[in-house]
Amino acid sequence: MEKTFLMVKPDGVQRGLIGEIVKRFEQKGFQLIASKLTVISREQAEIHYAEHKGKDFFERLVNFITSGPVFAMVWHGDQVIALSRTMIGKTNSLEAAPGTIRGDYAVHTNLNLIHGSDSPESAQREINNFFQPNEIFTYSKNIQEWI
Ligand code: RTP
Ligand code: MG
Repeated sequence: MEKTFLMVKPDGVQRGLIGEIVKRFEQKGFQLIASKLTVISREQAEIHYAEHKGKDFFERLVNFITSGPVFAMVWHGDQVIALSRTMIGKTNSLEAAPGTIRGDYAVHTNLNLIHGSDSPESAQREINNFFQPNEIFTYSKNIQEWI
């Protein structure tokens, strides 16, 4: 089992797509174990996108991700890191396939709605950048008890 960090970016929050995005990961069978609506500080954004520091789009990226509330989440499940990247779709909006989140809802590469960790190392670093250990909950589901 793995954990990954997913985040609805400011454009996704503004467009009212939090529910649609959460729904897709729940229906896939993954488990939401932490979430919060938050505005990212510049320092936090620079840590989050440290791998892109120095690239020509870095400044624009940090300005965008700090421009309004984001919906940060931790999801748990088998192969959740790679599978959530597949569900999100390609970075380039022209390559994001229909059926993926970006393919279905994003027009521009810069406004691509959602972030997902790209490796186990990134996932751990990104989870630590957004959540305290006591904000993350592991729990077992027994649907029969609740219906
Ligand atoms: P993210 O980290 O935001 O989930 O996106 P990603 O893994 O699909 O893409 P990544 O390569 O990590 O790039 C981070 C964000 O930077 C913007 N970007 N612009 N050539 C460009 O103009 C360019 N390349 C990347 C995108 O908004 C991408 O989501
Ligand atoms: Mg990335």
